[in-house]
Amino acid sequence: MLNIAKIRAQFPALHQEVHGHPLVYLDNGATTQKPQAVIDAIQQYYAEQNSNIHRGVHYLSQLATDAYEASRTCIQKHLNAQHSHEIIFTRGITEAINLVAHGFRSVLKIGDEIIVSTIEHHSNIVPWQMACDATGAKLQIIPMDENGALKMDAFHALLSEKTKLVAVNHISNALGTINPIKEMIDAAHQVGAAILIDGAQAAPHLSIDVQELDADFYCISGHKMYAPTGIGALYGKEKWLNKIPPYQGGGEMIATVSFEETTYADLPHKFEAGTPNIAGGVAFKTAIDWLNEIGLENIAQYESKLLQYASERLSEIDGFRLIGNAPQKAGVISFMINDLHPYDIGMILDKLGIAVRTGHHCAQPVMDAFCIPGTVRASLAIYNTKDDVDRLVEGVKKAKSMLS
Ligand code: 7TS
Repeated sequence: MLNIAKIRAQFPALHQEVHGHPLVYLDNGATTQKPQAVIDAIQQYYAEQNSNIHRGVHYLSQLATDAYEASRTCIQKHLNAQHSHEIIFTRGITEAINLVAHGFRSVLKIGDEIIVSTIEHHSNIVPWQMACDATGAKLQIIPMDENGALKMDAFHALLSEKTKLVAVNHISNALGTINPIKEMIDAAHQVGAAILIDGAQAAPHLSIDVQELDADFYCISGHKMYAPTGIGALYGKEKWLNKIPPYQGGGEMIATVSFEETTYADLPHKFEAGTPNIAGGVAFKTAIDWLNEIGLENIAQYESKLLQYASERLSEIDGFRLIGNAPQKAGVISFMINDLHPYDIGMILDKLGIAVRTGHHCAQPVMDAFCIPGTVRASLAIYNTKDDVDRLVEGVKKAKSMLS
């Protein structure tokens, strides 16, 4: 049994009042709060190790390089990648997807196809639209059913020898749908296509094994898994990372530079131009170690029970409409209350100290498919409790009576 009170105690940000009420933080899909260990890691890095990496002969530079590279190895092990040079540090998911989409411009030609789904975050749509615009490739869209699950028959029908890449999320941030990514990876490979998985919402809740999945690319964002903002990672199979060109040019990504010819560094440095977020990288390891100490199996089990409790309690409210009810769901509850505007509900919840997100959640095509302007979204993390859910339910009831 997890001791949630003990876990909560490690998060200073949770222990504050907002508008005169103890904070209830249910916006974890946007970003999680940080445990003291992660905050300490950042502080310690700047106090004791701060230096630039991969270039200095001096002591501090070596310390910083070792700490940063230890984080890469930690991520490699965490995702069970075969090689540490298959882990590229990025600013987050958005940069990871842009890196791959930019690289694929050298692979794509007119008539080729990229497949994404209706339930993607904009960061897994727009970079592919840009790649299609640049190359003449065509974007194909997997539709969803009325529960927010992908229509797998339609997906299989879209796949052909024209498909060069499939890009889908593991878990939808707007609906909580868990996609059958193993089936999708195998199907993409059968037609010779590569596949990228956006793991933004999965990595904080599930354990991931990229070799078992056989994913070509898998992206994670530190700030959604208790690490700082501005740091994330792209896993890419060595063969793909060798095939696609660098994303940004500059220092540290080169082997030699002259005005006649520049050659690029080996993996992973080929994709890591400039000075990175070193402190963020170091603290990313602290966050992953912290997660693994609790255990992702335990986290998934606890959050699944809390999701069930929250869904049941919210359904008691007259006019409650759950948006996204796929058979496989993670800790996201997106909802409407009658025709009340989600933003108005969110504003009242905020005045009661309850943090949720409202709107389209950077997934406008999902909202269009449901013909709604947006939802109120409560997204869970390991520190949330039944008490948080009860406060949310009371808050929504109050908002409803004030707005109706
Ligand atoms: N993909 C998914 C599935 C996401 O949920 C998000 C962020 C991103 C990509 C982008 O990640 P970033 O780290 O590069 O910003 N999702 C959300 C959200 O649901 N609310 O705020 C940000």
